[in-house]
Amino acid sequence: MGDLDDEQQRERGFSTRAIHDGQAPDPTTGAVVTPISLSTTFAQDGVGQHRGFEYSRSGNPTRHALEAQVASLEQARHGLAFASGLAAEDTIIRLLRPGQRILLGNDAYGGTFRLIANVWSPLGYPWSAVDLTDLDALANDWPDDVGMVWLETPTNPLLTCFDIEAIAAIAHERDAIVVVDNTFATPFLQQPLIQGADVVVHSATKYLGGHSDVVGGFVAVDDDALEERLRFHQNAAGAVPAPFDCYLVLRGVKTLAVRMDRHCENARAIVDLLVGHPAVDRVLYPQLPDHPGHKAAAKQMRDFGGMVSFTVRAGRDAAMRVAASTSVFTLAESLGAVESLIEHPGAMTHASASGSPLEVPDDLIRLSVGIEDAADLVTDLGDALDRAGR
Ligand code: P1T
Repeated sequence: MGDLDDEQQRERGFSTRAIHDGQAPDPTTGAVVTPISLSTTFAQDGVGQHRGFEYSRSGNPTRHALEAQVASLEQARHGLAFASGLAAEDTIIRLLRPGQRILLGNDAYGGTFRLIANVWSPLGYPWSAVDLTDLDALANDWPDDVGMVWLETPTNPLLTCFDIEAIAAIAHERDAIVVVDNTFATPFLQQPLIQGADVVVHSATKYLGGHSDVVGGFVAVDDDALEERLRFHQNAAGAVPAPFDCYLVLRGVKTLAVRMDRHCENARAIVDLLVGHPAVDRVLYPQLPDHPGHKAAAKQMRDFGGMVSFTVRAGRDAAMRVAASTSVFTLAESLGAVESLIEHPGAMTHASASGSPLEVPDDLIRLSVGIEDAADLVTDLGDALDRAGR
C-alpha cells in the first residue's frame, strides 16, 4: 500500500485507488504489475518467524493485493477474497449461531436463495423472505430470532432497490447485522458500508472481474471483530481463490470505473428502446421514476447500473423466443462483463427459486448490457423484439 496511511489513501479518487492500492511496484524487481505468486509455502527465518506469509491457504501475496485493492474501493478496513461469490456467502453465514434467522430480501440470486433455504436452513438456521421496500412492516413484524438481514440492491433479477441506511437503522436497533450483496452496483456506484451495512459481499465473477474469465467472491467489512471471525473461517474452511484468479480480478478492477460509466450509458440507450417498444410490457431499471426503490437508488447510487430487465406482453413463450433471437447479445447466464448477455431468469439463473417466495415472473427477460457500441445493441435487441416478441 506504499507509505500513505489509511486516511490519505481514502482521499484519492476511485480509479487512482483501483490502479494503485495494494499494488506498489514489487520491492525486489520493480515490476509494476503485481506478480502471480504461485508458491504454496514460504520459507521461515526461524521457527514461527515468517515474513508475513506462511502457507498459501492462510495468506498469499497476490490475494493480499486484491484484498487491499477492493477493500479500499469499498471504503472498508478489511477485504477477504474467496473462490466464488457463493463461497463468500457461505463464509458470511458462518457468523451466525444455530437458531439465528436470516431475513432475506424477497428478490435475490437463485443460488443465494438455494444456499440459505436448502443448505443452511436444514442445519438449523431459519430464514424468511421479506419485502424490504416496506420499512414499517420490517420494523413491526420483526421476528425475535433474527441474526442477519441479507439484501441485494439492485436485486437480481427485478432490480428493486432498498434503502440501506434505513434498513441498517432498523436492524441495528434489534442487534442484527446487515449484509449487502453489492454485485450489481459495484463499489463504483454504491458503497454500502458508508450507508450503514456491516458486511458487503460480491460475486467477483461479474463486474469486478469484468471479462467473463474468472469465478471469484469478495467480502468487505470495517469491523475488526467481524474481520477476525471471517478470516478464521476463510482459513479454516479454505474456500480461497487461486493466485491466477486473484490476478485476473485485480486486473479487471483497474478499469472498473470506465467500464461502469459505459455500462450505464449503454443501459440507458436500451431502456429508451424498451420503453417505446410495443412488444414490451414493464421495463425494470432503477432510473425510471416509477421503479420500485427509485428514490433509494437515487439517494445511494452514483448512477443506475448496467442491468436491465423487462417483461414481454405476449408472455412466456415470446420471452423465450426473444432471448434466443439476438446475435450481439449472447444467450447465457452470468452478467457484468464487457459483452452483452441476455437470459430468461425463470428457466435459467432463478430456476432453483421456482415455487418459493422468490419465484420470478415467467415473462421476464434479463439483460446484462455490455460495453459494445450502443447503436449495435439497440439494433440487435430491437430486431429480436420485432421478429420474436409478439
Ligand atoms: O457465481 P458466483 O461467483 O458464486 O456468485 C453468486 C452470486 C452472488 N450474488 C449475486 C447477486 C449473483 O448474481 C451471483 C451469481 N449470479 C449469476 C451467475 C447470474 O447469472 O445471476
